[in-house]
Amino acid sequence: MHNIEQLVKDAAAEFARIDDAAQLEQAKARYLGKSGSLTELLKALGQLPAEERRSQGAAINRAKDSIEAALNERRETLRRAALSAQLAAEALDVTLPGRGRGRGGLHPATRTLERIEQLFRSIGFEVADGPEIETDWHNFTALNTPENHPARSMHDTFYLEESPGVTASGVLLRTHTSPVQIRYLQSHVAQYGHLAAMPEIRIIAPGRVYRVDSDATHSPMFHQVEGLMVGENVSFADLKGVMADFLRRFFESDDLEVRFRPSFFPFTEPSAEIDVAFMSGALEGRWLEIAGCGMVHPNVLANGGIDPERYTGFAFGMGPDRLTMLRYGIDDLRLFFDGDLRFLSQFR
Ligand code: 2NL
Repeated sequence: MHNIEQLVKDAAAEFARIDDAAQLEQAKARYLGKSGSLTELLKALGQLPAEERRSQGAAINRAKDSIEAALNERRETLRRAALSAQLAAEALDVTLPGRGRGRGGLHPATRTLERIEQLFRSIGFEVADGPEIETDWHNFTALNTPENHPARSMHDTFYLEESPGVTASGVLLRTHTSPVQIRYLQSHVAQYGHLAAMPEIRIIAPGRVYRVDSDATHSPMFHQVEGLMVGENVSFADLKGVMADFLRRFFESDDLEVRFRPSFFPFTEPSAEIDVAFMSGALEGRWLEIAGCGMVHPNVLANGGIDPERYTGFAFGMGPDRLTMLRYGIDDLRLFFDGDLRFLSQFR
């Protein structure tokens, strides 16, 4: 009797110490298995006298039930512990806020172009565009550029090859957006030119242009915005008014100083550089060159199909990348091309 009760206590105590399911099954075998302690007692039953055999058998069966109960309880405890451990290890905090999707934004160079377009549209200018691969005639000849002008050299202009190694195609990457305006003049004349009253032309031509030039302040691809107004009685006074008004609105400053300084371009006569000076801020009082302009040369009007005896026009060209740097206080042009989000995300 005493022997059996001790066995049940030993089994319960041993099961309770075990933390591993496989070890628990091994411990079970030591009590209930083929040669387990309890099984040995059962085998010995046959040697006992009949009346003792009965009570001893019943005691062994109760002991077996107790051990099995203890075993099942421990199995259940270990199963729950394993489940809790797994749940803790694989826990997801479903209450964490989502990572979201970054809100993207326009490149500062694009924002400047859109701003320029908006300001000129507001005074009746249309936005024109054309090919970036141009003919020598549209890019240079039509613009009154002499055959020997340095801009035509292969050191300054990207020429396309007719066949590998042979640069005689007369096709190039446009060096300014003027050819867009030449093409516009020609198609406008084709539409209205022979009527008595040709509608006034007011366009700007923003876009990419290319020059053989690359250093801290020059990129081989950059942006340009040219503008053109042609009609009867278009004067230099109109040019001054349009540009001064545009620049003051662009920089949002009514007291911006604007000056026109005599200059030279083959495609305009007379020609001028436009300088601005801010009346406050870091650049206060310093004259900054911002654009070139002038009255369209009669040869250029004629190349566009316009009668220079009847019509006059003004034109201008500016670098919006420079305007972007001034407006946002950016000091290195290369930031425009790096694609660094620390820079770009400041313009959202
Ligand atoms: C500059 C100077 C200029 C023009 C561009 C132009 C276009 C036609 C006819 C006449 Cl179709 N002129 N464009 C005129 C004067 C100056 O650009 O410094 N650009 C950054």
